[in-house]
Amino acid sequence: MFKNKETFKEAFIEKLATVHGTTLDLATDMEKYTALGNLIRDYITQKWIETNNQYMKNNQKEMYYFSLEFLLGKLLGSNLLNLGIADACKEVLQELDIDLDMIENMESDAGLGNGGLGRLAACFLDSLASLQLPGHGCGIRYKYGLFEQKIVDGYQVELPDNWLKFGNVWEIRKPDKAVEVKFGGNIRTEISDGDMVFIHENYDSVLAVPYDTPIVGYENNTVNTLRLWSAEPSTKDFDFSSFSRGDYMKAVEYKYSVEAISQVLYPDDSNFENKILRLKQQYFFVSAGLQSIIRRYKKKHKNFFSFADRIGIHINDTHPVLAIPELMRILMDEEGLGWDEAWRITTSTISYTNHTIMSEALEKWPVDAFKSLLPRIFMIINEINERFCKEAWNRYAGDWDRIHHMAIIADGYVKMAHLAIVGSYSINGVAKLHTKILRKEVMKDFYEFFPYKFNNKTNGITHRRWLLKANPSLASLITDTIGPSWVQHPHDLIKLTRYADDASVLEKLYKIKMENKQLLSSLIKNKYDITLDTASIFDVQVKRIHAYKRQLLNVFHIMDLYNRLRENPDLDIAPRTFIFGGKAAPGYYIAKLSIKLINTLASIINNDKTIKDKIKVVFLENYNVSLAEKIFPASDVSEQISTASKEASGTGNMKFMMNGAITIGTMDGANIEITEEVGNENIFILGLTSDEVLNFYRYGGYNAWDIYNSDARVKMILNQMINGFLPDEKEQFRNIFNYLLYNNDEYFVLKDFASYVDTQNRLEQKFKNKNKWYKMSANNIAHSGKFSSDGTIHEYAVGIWKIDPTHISE
Ligand code: 26V
Repeated sequence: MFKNKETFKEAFIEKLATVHGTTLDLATDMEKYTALGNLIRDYITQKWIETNNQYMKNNQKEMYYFSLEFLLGKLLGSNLLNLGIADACKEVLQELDIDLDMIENMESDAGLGNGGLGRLAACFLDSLASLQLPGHGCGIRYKYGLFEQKIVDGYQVELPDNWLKFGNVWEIRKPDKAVEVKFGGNIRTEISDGDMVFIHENYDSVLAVPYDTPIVGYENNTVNTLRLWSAEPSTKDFDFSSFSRGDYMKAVEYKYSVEAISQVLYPDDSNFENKILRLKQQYFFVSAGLQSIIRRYKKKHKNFFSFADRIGIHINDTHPVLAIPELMRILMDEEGLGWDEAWRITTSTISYTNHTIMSEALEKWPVDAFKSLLPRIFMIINEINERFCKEAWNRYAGDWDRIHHMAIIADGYVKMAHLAIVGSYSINGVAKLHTKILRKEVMKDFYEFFPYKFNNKTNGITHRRWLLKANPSLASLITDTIGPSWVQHPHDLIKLTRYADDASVLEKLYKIKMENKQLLSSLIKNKYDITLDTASIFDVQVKRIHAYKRQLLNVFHIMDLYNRLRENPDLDIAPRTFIFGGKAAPGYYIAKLSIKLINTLASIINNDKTIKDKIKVVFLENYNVSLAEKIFPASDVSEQISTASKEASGTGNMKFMMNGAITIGTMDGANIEITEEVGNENIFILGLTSDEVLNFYRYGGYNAWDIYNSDARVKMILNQMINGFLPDEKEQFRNIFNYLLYNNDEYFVLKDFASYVDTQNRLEQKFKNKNKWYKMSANNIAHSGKFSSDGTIHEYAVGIWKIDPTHISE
């Protein structure tokens, strides 16, 4: 197909005809996109089949990454890049007068994730395939991804994300591989041949239909699989023709209740809510995924002795933790193994990553609802719990409190994190500090009990999407400067440190940053009609809107700067552009109010002629993967200012750094490791440490009012929330005043304010010296190799999964 330009053109034109019944001159951009997508998918398919055949033949261990979220973004660009045909394709299309970038834009983002956790899963898939590792994804094919955010009158409004509206060229539906998933009903026990057997009766049956998406490795022939499950009415229970006219409405109702399971991604990643549909989603994809894995395993193996040597299942947070009891169920009830054997296999197959210490995000399901939705699974968890508590009793006889704390079922709830810890062989945190807090605080008792299970795997990001693809001019400069080895070996980026004093390299770095800032400014001008000064500091905070991430701290710095400028319009400051982006959970009042506050400030500041355009504020609507790819390359400053201890890792911090932005941040999550890499002179650190924060939580001693009363700037800003300074008909901003002062500022926004402002001032002085600034920038890029997800995945592969690379021949 890609032998030469002419065959490619012919194939493309043929696709336009066969897929859309159209010609080059008549085709719409969307038709051109789907034709190209189809063509590329055909090309991938050869490698895909070959990869599957070789995995099957080789008999080596394969791993499956189970995740309720995969935040992939667009795939055309990254597939072309990984196939090594991006440039060729661009040229050919140019000859046909087609702009590849424009075609790429026609694709919808696959936004099947909330934020960091879902994007991490997507980066991991890219790295698995690029390292030639046999590792696949398993999740849900949501009909609607994370909501689309519109800003109306400054407020966030949520619209459904109908990403499949124009179809999806990358997926292949596999109806013949569908499996049945059972909900509800009751369990009858029987003795058969002297053994107790469990018979599930009166259940509701749901059909799980897989859709497979190829995951293309970087220039290596490996094509792994992301299998996403869709819920459909089971033909066994549902046969429209057999419904009499009177049952028609019931039939339709049933159909919708089944389809609801894979209808939509839950949009709140910060607060656990007892929504039974979410539990259904979890069991649905876990059961379907395990059934298909076992079916494949049985094609090659007669028994389960070597199951754990051939299959690894990794659970992304506790969302897929039902894999533990479900694997037990299949091994015992369907495959006839005894408890001990099934338990040995299960606990050597499953590994678990924790992604948050926020207690409100911990999943716990009420026993009653759980039992009626998943009666057999509940029985198994109950047994796991009893056996575990017995073991704990043997060790801590008499210490009821401790055992009560550790129990999987307690106080009327099933505690999913406890199940994950007890039923897996590895538990990891996602950055050094996060793992330390898990060991010493959040999971202290469990760490004492199973110290050997705990380990750290610091997160990473794929440098292919976030540098090579998102920032092609920077990638070229790097290659021109240090050679191309960094693409395969991102640690080689370190060679750039040799050029951190090379004026000509720094000048080029500066030019590239200015070009990227110009591109983003044009986008902003077109969409919002706001004119930006590309010479100003692009100071950017993009991430989910959450109190612990402290967008409010950023806002208060802006207000303080604005207050200073109003007092003295001639104040000599480096001009700044403050850019925000991010979605708030639809029911999260303070987060949504923060968005309104940012937009209110933006309209005041951007229209205030007296400050002579020295500061601008922009809130970018609908932050998603594609927008992120435009923002990171254009950023000077990366805002990573979570309350220390709260951000498990952060991964946006790594994307900024890799694109030459300088971090201003707290000693939290992976910021600590970024500091270790770049050194204190290449990062701006502020605020309380995690120990200080944890001590305040433990012993008290912080009073938000003290700061309000002692820091005139803070008093002024908070008063501006209530004194009419901000247009606020409904007096909503008073709730921010109240939230901070009457709830004693749970995330220490006021406490860290002075330190933040000081640090911003230091940063500004550095920015004024272009040479020093771009030296820092070069050093950040040079040290970002450590945060490539290739390194992270290598560590998972060697340290947890024990999987080996397989070379796929052509
Ligand atoms: C939690 C919940 C809880 C209730 C219902 C829906 C839902 C959906 C997602 C989550 C996950 C919350 C945890 C999370 O996203 N953690 C983030 O993981 C990133 C990757 O490890 C890490 O970089 C971020 O610091 C961490 O906040």
